[in-house]
Parts: sequence; C-alpha cells; structure tokens
Amino acid sequence: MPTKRSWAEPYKIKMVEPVRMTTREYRERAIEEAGYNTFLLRSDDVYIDLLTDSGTNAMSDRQWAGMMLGDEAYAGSRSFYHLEAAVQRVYGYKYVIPTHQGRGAEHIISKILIQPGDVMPGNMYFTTTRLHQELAGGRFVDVIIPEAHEPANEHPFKGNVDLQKLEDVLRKNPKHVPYVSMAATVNMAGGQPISIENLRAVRDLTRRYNVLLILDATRVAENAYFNQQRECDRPIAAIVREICSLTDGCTMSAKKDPLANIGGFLAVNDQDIAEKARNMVVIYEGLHTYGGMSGRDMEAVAVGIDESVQDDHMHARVGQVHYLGEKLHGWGIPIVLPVGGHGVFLDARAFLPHVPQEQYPAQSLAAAIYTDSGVRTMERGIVSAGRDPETGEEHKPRLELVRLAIPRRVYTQAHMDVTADSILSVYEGRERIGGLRITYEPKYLRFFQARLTPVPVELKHPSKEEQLAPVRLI
Ligand code: P71
Repeated sequence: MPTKRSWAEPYKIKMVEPVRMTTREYRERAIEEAGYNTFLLRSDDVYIDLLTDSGTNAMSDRQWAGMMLGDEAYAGSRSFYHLEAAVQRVYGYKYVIPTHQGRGAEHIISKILIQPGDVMPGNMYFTTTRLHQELAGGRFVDVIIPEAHEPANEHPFKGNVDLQKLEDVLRKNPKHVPYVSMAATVNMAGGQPISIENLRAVRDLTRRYNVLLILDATRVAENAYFNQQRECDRPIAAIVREICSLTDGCTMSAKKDPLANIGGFLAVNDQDIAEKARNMVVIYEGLHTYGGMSGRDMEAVAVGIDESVQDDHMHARVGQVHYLGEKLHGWGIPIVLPVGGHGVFLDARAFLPHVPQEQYPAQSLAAAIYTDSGVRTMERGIVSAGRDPETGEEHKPRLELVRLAIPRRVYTQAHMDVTADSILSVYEGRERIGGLRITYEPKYLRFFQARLTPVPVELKHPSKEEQLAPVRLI
C-alpha cells in the first residue's frame, strides 16, 4: 500500500552540485541590492533554492542518455516523434504542438480561441495564463470554490470549480466563452488538486453550453497523486489519462511534472485547432517539429513524461513536500492546508498580521527568510497579482502567500530540515519584520523585476533618526 510506505526516494544520487553558504551580512547586502525581490538575487548567492519547481528538476540517467541521442534536424526531428508519441501515450491527445515552455502554448491557444470581449472562466488565475488571455482581448473570471481562498480550510480538493458560478458565467455570456480553463493542480491556491468528480461535472456543463475545456496540465501527475490518495485508488498513469480524456486539449510546461529543464507543448484533439496552432507556432516559437526546443530537450521531455506518472516517483515527490509542510504545521506556523503538491505555502497574512497588504507582507517575508538562511522563496500575493489592466488598480488577492517550491529530485531531507529551522527562527522574530514599498515596477508581470525598499518603522516614541530608519529584516 503506497500510503504506508516511507516516502524515501526511489533513486540514488550519481552526481552532485556544490551549493554556496554565505554570511548574514553578505545576504543583507545581497537582498538590498536585489530590491528585496528574490527574483533579482543571483543564484550563486542562494543556499537552498525554493524559488520555483520550474525547470529546476534533476534529470535521470535515462533523460541524460536521451540528451545524447537528441536529433537536431531542423525539420522532422526523430526526437519530436518521440515526444509526440509520449504525449499521445500518456495524456492521450491526438495532436501535439511543441513550444519553448508553457507560456508559449498559452500564447498560441489564447490567440487562436479568444476574440476581444470574450470571457474565460477558470479555477483561479495563473500569472502568465491570465496575461495571455488579456493580451488576446479576453477577460479571466475566477470560478474556483470559495474554500480555495481560505488558507486554513482543509477541503481535500481546493482546486475544484464552483459549478454554480461557472454555470452563471456560461449562461450570462452566450457565444462569448470560447473555453473554460482548468488547472490541475492550482498553483496560486497552494498546489491544490481538482477532483475527478468535479472535473466530470465541469465537463458536462461545457458540453451543455458547447464550449471547450482546456486543461493546464503542468502538474497533472501531482493532481493524480491526490486523486489516488483521496478519491480513487488507481495507478497515477490511469488517472492522468482519465483527467486528460475529460478535456479537449491542454497547455503544458514541461519544466514541472515532466522533469525537464525547459520545454512545453500544446496538445488538442480537434484537427482544425491543431492546424491553426501549427500555423501560429512557426511565427512565434519555431517549426512545428521543434517549437523552440532543441532535439535533446524534446528527448528529455519525452523520457520525463513517462517517469512523471510512475507511482513510486510521485509518492516520494509529494512525500518530501509533505514532510516539510507537516513539520512547519506541527510547530504552529501558518501554512496553506492541506499541503499541496509542489510546495509549502506560508500564510503571510497570519505570519505578519501587523504588516498591511499595501506593504507587501509576503514579499517582505520572502526577503526575511533569505536574509536569515539563504533559502530563496517566492512571493505569491499582491505583488504577483499585479494590476487591473483597465483601471490600473492593484488586484488585492485574499491569499497573501510565500511559496517554498520544492524542485523534483534535487534536495534531501536534511535540506528540508534546515529550511524548516530557518522558517521557525524567522517566525520567532516575526514582530521585527516590517513592510515594503515599491520603487520600480514594470508594466507586465511586475513581480519578476519590481524593486522595493523597507518602509520606516512606526515606533511609539520615535526619535527623528529612528523615524527615518528602515525596518531591519530580522
Ligand atoms: C512557477 C512557474 C514559473 C513562473 C511563471 C510565472 C511567474 C513565476 C514563476 C509556471 C506555470 C504554471 C502553471 C500552472 C503555466 C505556467 C507557465 N509556473 N501554468 O510555478 O505554474 O509555464 O513557466 O513554462 O512558461 O514557478 P512556463
């Protein structure tokens, strides 16, 4: 029984990469120079890198062997046919259009399906997905269940769609909903899964209203692990296949589940959409048999896809994430519950209740964690949510989170322990962490390049000097 076994890794380590430890003084300078934005740190200054699980996977010996066999032909690369066969076998879609990464696929599907004024309902926004929908003239509408916005709510499928909300959107916008997008798992909610039961109900609704259902399959194997544990005890590969069979197509970032460092694809069942996508891919990505990937990249993705749906792999992968999450939860540190598939998400509102959302508490917490230990995390709150393109007002998401994303097959249990210890020490000194204000922000996806600075502390009886002093981040 998979649930009874330890989550110990089903592999051993063949090659290692040194990581660098720095002093607290060094890190204080580094984070200041990075504008208190962990995206702007140099990775050489990071000890344990939990910024993202995207493209940071350790590849297997079989993937590396595949890299050597990559066919770098401009057209008709053998490696493309391997990739196409893997996608058809594991996910079951008919047509495969390769792209350089997930957002390449999002760009193409948005351009093909969305007309200005259209509305796309989905289970919580993802930054790049929503932006491509908006750039195509559409508007994203969140139809996720309300529980997804409550960090402490332990609903087992917080990625589920609120069916009533979805039906309202479909009813009120006849002919203006080109597709419903459904992500498995939901990144911004904390890596939370959808249930197959809910997906089936969404499928019925989309059939009734004659709209397409497009899956964000980036972490679908992690979703299937939760379905296996909580809903139906079947092999992950079979569940992945079923999820995909309930949708009309998918966008995929091969940098996550498929265990590669770069890559992605769009896969659909409709020939007409596939033809349009093949036509579009040559404009933005590359020929339809490489789409921005080298032959060796496609080979690594093809092998990784098969590895990603193996029960042993996923048991260890999510097991490691849960090991960290349960440790923090056990110490009373506020995290999103249940623990998700690809990372542990700190609830910055509860962690720093004295920092108002306008002062970017999650961003400040991420900076404080880096300063404490060199562990790099990512803000997933108001900075990530950006601004409404029409009004210019900041989106104010209810979830104000710091994500500790765990790269696949990269770190050990001891790294998880060091990380947990650092979070605990930051938690113990949380009252000394203040807020930030933005000094520079780019127009699109501001979180990548924004720069911030600490806001002065409000002391009870401050001297003039103290009034102007920046908050010490722990
Ligand atoms: C993650 C990423 C990478 C990322 C993207 C944007 C801001 C910060 C970090 C990428 C995803 C994703 C989902 C559900 C599509 C993409 C885009 N996630 N859907 O979590 O999580 O894929 O990065 O390959 O273009 O760190 P791409």
